[in-house]
Amino acid sequence: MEKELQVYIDGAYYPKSQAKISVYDHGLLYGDGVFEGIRAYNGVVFKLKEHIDRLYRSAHAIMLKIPLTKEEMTQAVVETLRRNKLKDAYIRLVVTRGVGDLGLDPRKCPKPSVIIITDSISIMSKEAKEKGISAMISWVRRNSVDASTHEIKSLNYLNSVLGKIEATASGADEAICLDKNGVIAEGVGENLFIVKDGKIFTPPSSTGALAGITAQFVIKLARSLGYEVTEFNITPFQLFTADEAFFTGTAAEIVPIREVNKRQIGDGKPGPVTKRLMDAFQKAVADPAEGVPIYQ
Ligand code: PXG
Repeated sequence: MEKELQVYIDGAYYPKSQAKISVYDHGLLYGDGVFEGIRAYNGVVFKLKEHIDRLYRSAHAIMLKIPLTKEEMTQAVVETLRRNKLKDAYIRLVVTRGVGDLGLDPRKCPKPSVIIITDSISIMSKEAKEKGISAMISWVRRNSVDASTHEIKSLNYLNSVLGKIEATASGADEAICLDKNGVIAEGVGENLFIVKDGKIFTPPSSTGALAGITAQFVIKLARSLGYEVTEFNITPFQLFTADEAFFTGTAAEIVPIREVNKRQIGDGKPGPVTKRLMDAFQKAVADPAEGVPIYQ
C-alpha cells in the first residue's frame, strides 16, 4: 500500500486517515477560525510569504492568537511538504479557535489548533482554460464589510457554499456574488476581472471581496505588460457587455468566463488580453523568485 499523506496538527504528524480534531473545536461548531489555500509549483511554494501574512491578518481581525511565529509557520509548511515528498501541491493551512464548550464565547477556547494539509492538486480542466467557463450571478449577496466579510479568510464559508450550490443547481460552472448595493463583488472562491476597450477593471474590497493574492499578482503582471488596471464598482450590465472577463484564484489561476447568466461575454471565447495574462502567469509561477523553495 502506498504510504499515506501526513497531516500536521499542532506540531505532530498524523496519517491522513487519522488526522482528526475534536468535535468541541469551535472551528467546527461555529466556523470560528481562519485558513489559507496555497499552491506549490515544481518545488516552490508560490507566494508563501503573502499567504502567511494574510493568514495572520485574518487571525488578527478575529482576535485569534496563532501559537506559532510566521517563521515557524513557514518552516512547518515546508517540512510538511518535504515529509510528503511533494513538488506540485495544494496546501491548506487552517487555524481553528480550538476546543471550548458548547457556548460560542472564544474565551472558553484556551488553545488554537494549527492544521497543515498538503495534498495533490486537482487542477482546473484544460477545456475550462481553453474555452472558458459559464458563470451565473446568484441571489446570494456577498456578506458585507460590516458582517462576516470575506475580506477575512475565515472558516465561515457558507456564503460562498450557498453561491456554489445555486450555480450548480442552475447548470453554471461558477457563481458570482453581488455586494449589497448590487455591484459585482467576486466569485465564490475567485476574484473577478473584466476587460473593456483594452482596460482592465476589478471590484474594490469595499464590496466585501477578498484581497486575492493571485489577483494582486495578476494586476502587477498586467501593469508590467502596459495595461491600465483600475478598481471599479462593476455593475451586472457592465459585466454582461464587457469585451472579456476572467476569474483569478489559487486553484483557478486565471480562467476565462465565456458567459454570465446566459449572456455571451465578448465573442464567447477567451479574449486576447486574458490569453496574454494566462501565458504570462504560467511563465511567472515557475520562477523560484516568486515563492519559497521546498528542497534546497
Ligand atoms: N475570493 C475568495 C472568497 C476566496 O476564498 C479568492 C477570492 C482568491 O484568492 P487567492 O488569494 O487564492 O488568489 C479566494 C480563494 C477552491 C478554494 O477550492 C478557493 C478559495 C478558498 C477555498 C477553496 O477553489 N479561495
